[in-house]
Amino acid sequence: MTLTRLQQSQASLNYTYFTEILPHVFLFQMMKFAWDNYKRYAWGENELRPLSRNGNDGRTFGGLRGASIVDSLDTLYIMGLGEEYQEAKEWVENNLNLNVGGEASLFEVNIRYVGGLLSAYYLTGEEVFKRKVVELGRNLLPAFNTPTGIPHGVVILAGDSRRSSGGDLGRSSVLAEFGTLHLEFVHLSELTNDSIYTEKVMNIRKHLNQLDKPRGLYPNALNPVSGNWEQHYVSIGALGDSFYEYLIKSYLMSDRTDEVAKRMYYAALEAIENNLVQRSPGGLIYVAEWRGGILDHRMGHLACFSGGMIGIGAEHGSPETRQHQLDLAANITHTCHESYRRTPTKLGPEVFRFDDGAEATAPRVNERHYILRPEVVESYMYMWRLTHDPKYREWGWEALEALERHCRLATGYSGIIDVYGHIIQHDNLQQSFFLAETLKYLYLLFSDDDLLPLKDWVFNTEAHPLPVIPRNCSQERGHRPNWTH
Ligand code: DMJ
Repeated sequence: MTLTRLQQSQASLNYTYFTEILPHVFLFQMMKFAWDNYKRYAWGENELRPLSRNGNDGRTFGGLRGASIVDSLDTLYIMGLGEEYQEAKEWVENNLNLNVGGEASLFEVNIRYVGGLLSAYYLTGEEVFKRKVVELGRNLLPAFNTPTGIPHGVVILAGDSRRSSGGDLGRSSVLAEFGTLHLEFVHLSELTNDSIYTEKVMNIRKHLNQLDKPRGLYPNALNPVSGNWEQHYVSIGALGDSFYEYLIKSYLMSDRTDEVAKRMYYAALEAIENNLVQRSPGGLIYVAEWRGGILDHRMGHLACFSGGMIGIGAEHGSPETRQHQLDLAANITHTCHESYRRTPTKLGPEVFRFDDGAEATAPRVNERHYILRPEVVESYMYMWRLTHDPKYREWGWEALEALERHCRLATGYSGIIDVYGHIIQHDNLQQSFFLAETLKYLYLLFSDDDLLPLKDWVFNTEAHPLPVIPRNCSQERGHRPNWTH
């Protein structure tokens, strides 16, 4: 080998060391640390409360336990935390009881438990995950027993009294909740060879498609009895977000055959662009919220997933809009990065504003928290894969450092109360999505593109990878592509 060749290979080794190997070592130990502390103080509970060193059960999961375990299965597996993955699998096998009696959020159970079990099955082929997810899926069906088939937000999972929470007849169903079932339910039909799951979500799709939409926008709340919109609030953040994400991902997961999802996605994006996308006086592009025609110049941390979503959608729309959508995705991701960069902690607030002189900052005290959310690093990951612009890895590294500095306690990770505070106060919760999403997206940001290639896998809204269903392989039900090449 010549000296130049040797120097070149040394340089490329150094490059790989700093941009992939070192971040992977950090993320591996971060995941292990989060897991070990959960195991030590909150094993079997839904989430770890690191300051009080106990578990958080919450009521969202209706008595289901172990949310952090189910949410972590795929991350542990992908990162090669073999022993921890085995512990998680054994817990699911022996302790995940699906016959529980409380009121569960259909959305949360679907994205975390159904999504987590499905991806664990597709990655590992272990039958236990399939058995559990099929049983759970069946338990969710009563939620759809409404006059319109638009599900209630809440379902009672238990034994004979299984039903949807009928007490809320007048209560609205939320767009981001009933609109975030499609990917998992289509896979449930694939696994069971029973079309009922697909029928349920196709019915939602059909209903939404034929409804009148104000200026082409989808309001956040719908009455499951009358089937009409309840109000005209529109947001690509809280209450709306993952509905849009599931339209484009349904198209991609169908191996680009689901033309209705595709049409609905691009029409919704056009309406969002025409009505919600704004440029701040300082030149930042953001997606405002809409309250019956009046713009609220705020953007939630949740809405920052949209950089990645618009990015992955860009190449499948018309060729004339491709570059424009890629630029929009990059601009939104840049704005979300600014919301982090403009704080002393380098972590972003829950809501940032563009009014009264604010520019991607959070003037209101009650909007300044950071609860370990993934959406900003999620967009970095997608934008890295789409562009290979090194700034996305740099930004991801900044977020990783900030997490280590401000959110790591001796007993696990915690959200913080004020990203602008100089004295850090913690919220005492290690959210399960931190293990499912934030750490996984960071890990993928620093991985080769052939780890879970985007052409073969789509991530559900909780970052659980689900395989693309090949268009001409209807006989290959429940197929599992390689997750690494
Ligand atoms: C996650 O549970 C999912 O990403 C969901 O779509 C939105 N909220 C959290 C993370 O912030």
